[in-house]
Amino acid sequence: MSSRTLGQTVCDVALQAGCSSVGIIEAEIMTLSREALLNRKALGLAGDMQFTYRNPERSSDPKRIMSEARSIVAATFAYSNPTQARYSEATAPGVGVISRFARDNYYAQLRTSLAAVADCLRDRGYKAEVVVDSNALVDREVAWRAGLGWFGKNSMVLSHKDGSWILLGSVVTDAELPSTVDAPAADGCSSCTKCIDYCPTKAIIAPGVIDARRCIAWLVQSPSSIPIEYRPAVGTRLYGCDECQEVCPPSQIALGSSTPEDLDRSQVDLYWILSASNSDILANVDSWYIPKRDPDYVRRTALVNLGNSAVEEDERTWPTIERYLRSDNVLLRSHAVWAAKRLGFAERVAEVLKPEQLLEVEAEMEAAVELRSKSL
Ligand code: B12
Repeated sequence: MSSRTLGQTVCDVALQAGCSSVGIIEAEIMTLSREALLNRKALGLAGDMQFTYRNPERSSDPKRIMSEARSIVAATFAYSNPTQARYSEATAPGVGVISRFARDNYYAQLRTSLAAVADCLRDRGYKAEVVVDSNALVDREVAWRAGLGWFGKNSMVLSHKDGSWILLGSVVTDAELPSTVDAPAADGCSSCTKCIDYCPTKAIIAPGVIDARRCIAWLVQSPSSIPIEYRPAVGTRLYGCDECQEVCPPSQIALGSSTPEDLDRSQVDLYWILSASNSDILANVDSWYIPKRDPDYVRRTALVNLGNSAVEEDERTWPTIERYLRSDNVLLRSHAVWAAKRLGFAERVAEVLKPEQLLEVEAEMEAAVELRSKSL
């Protein structure tokens, strides 16, 4: 089989297996990302994130995945299901919202599609590695080079058909396949700056540049305290943040105008999260990134969500918060103090906590009281 025919065959396999678009590029160093990762790390914009920031030289070089790599088959997987609820719609107090990309295990679906491509190459005697959302390769530059989308100001890769509602992955192979790219995808942002203007924490500090220390998507999955100044903006977002995509005109068009129906996969009862066992939480959020797989980080975010959305009259609210005020885990205790104060339980907090515990969480209490007088 000629390399042209093989290239066409793997593209056909990817599309038949469920990918929404596919392209082939040479396995070169991803110079744009290497430079951006090094610069942003030096400027502190990565915060304490690891991922591709841990070793930018490695994550930008496909030959570190396979020394004989010659080509990369890049693909997108669309998840713009219009029947899902709009991101920011929590339908009731005490409900946490899940970002669109996490409402199903779309990453697993993409991996399965790309495994078919890898099998096709291996059957013909080539080496092939599936790479999806790992620390080994910067997926966006691969997709952009393959002409599958343009770089938006929100730093997402967007396609003209599916907006930014696409996950990205690739197959690195030693097969020499002809490039499918004639020209990069045309820019679709033009002069629009909605993502920059509407980011709740102003985390997009320049077109295409995210300050992860402020990005809600990172804050809700970080292995630390959620900074007090951003807790109101976190709102009811339990996992991920879609705001810079929901306000993006090409991404809105991709969603269409159907009435949202599918609330089950987009929302979680916060009282359930805050009363469930470790194993029940982990079983329900199997595909989420959770530091050290420790469900206390999910509970921490849920306490902030509760503080932002619960009503003090709900008879479940105070007992839930009280339980966490008595927690041995200072991270949970301090987030519970913040939620309690925000919901008007200031006096009860002082009754539950010992004086030394009150001192420990003084800053949280002051900040929450200040916020309550400003915004409730
Ligand atoms: C670390 C990471 C994060 C971090 C940091 C994100 C970031 N922007 O750096 C956090 C946790 C915050 C995050 C959040 C999200 N992530 Co994420 N994340 C990653 C990961 C693991 C590495 C990304 C990376 O290396 N970033 C480093 C910087 C250097 O890359 P960059 O931001 O793309 O920078 C480029 C642009 O700045 C561009 N550029 C340079 N100059 C200029 C100038 C202009 C004018 C423009 C427009 C662009 C531009 O070139 C740079 C280099 O490529 C990838 C998976 C992977 N292995 O690649 C997924 C990935 C990027 N994430 C993804 C998703 C889905 C998300 C979320 C939407 C999830 C959610 N709903 O909460 C949010 C989106 C937030 C956002 N606007 O970026 C998808 C993105 C798909 C897409 N269509 O782009 C990826 C590719 C995973 C995947 N395999 O599908 N993520």
